[in-house]
Amino acid sequence: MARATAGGPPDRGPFSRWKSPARGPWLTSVFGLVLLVGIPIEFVTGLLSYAAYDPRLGSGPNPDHGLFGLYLFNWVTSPPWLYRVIEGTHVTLGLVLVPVVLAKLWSVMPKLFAWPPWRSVAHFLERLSLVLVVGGVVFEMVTGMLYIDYANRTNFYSGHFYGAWAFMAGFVVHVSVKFADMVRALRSRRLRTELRTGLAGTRPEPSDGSLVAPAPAPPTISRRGILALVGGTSLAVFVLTAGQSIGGAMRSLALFGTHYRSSGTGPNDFPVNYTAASVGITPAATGTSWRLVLVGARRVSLSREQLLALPLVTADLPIACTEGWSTQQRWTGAPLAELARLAGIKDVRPARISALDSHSVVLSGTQVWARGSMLALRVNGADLSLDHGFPARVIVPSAPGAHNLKWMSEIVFSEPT
Ligand SMILES: Nc1nc2c(c(=O)[nH]1)N[C@H]1C(S)=C(S)[C@@H](COP(=O)(O)O)O[C@H]1N2
Ligand SMILES: [Mo]
Repeated sequence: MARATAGGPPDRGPFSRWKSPARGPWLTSVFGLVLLVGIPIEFVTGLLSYAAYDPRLGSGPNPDHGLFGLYLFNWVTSPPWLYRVIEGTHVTLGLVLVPVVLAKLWSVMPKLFAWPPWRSVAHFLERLSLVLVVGGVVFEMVTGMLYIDYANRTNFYSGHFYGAWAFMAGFVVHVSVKFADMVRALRSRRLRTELRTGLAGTRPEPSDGSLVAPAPAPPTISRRGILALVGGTSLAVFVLTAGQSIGGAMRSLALFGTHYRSSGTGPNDFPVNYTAASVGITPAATGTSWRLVLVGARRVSLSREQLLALPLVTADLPIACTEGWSTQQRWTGAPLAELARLAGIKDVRPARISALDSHSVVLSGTQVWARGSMLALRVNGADLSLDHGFPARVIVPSAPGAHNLKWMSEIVFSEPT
């Protein structure tokens, strides 16, 4: 039973505390439109990034996918910058959207707590999709941000993947239900007028029985102020992160990724994620006794001098980590296809590559034979430094950084059948 307080507004229950006069369908729809564009980009780049690990090769972080793996395909090796752009976009845009998501949630707060929770079957389904949308977006933001700093080596990858599918299910229902409302609300006010309206002119939108406060308080911020706050925060996030993927002068502004900032001198002065010391690689293990072992139709063991005597190639290729950062350098080394031939392999086959720190991944046949795929021995005209993978490091065009193994020890080409 609603009570009327003498001389004051009617008491609308515990949720009458949402009093901002700026809250309303128009503001919610502005944030909604940004997310309607941004979230599908996140979904597509995320799925592509996942495909890049090529789970069918039976290695890497991907579990068995069941139905969710249907779309997975053999990852491409060209153009060489493709993975870098996909992952840089996914991580940067994901972070830039966080303030927009928070603002959108703030703007619909009264609805999230609306009581009774359902009035009809349709209303109940709509609210059920909200659980997926709100729970899903929060889950994706949290697992995404934890994964960016996966130096802590916890695997949030599967959760982020399956969470994305659950979130998108809710997202599709939510967009279908709300799209017409969004368009109507966006048409109800002009952006240009709002951007000219200061605090004094800020009035509530006409009551819509849900978002607009029944008893609005005097404004403490204009709609223009809220848009500037959210847009400014997103811009700040962009400036503080994009440099880790774009590089150049912007890299020094990328405060969110200090652990891979730099790493060496001269030609070797570019970012390092894992230093030799951090994974227990000593100069002794990589000294003159080091050999690269190739296993194929025959077994071959090569010293660094013997590798340097092979016909070498030089290519500008990026290292692009799943964390979002990337860097392009000029690598020189022995083509992986040439090493396959040395091991007596004549056709396109996958290979398992292993490193001294016992890291190991599988490359597809396409990746082994791709133009530019190499066992790099030099970078920017100098020998690789220990931190960059001396004596030899694998570089594969358009592959995730995790495939670019450093301190290589062995390549096993699958046996001829
Ligand atoms: N041997 C070895 N190689 C490795 C790794 C590793 O831990 N050990 N990390 C990989 C990952 S996840 C990335 S993103 C790149 C990063 O290269 P960097 O450490 O030189 O920056 O190296 C890859 N190569
Ligand atoms: Mo990585």
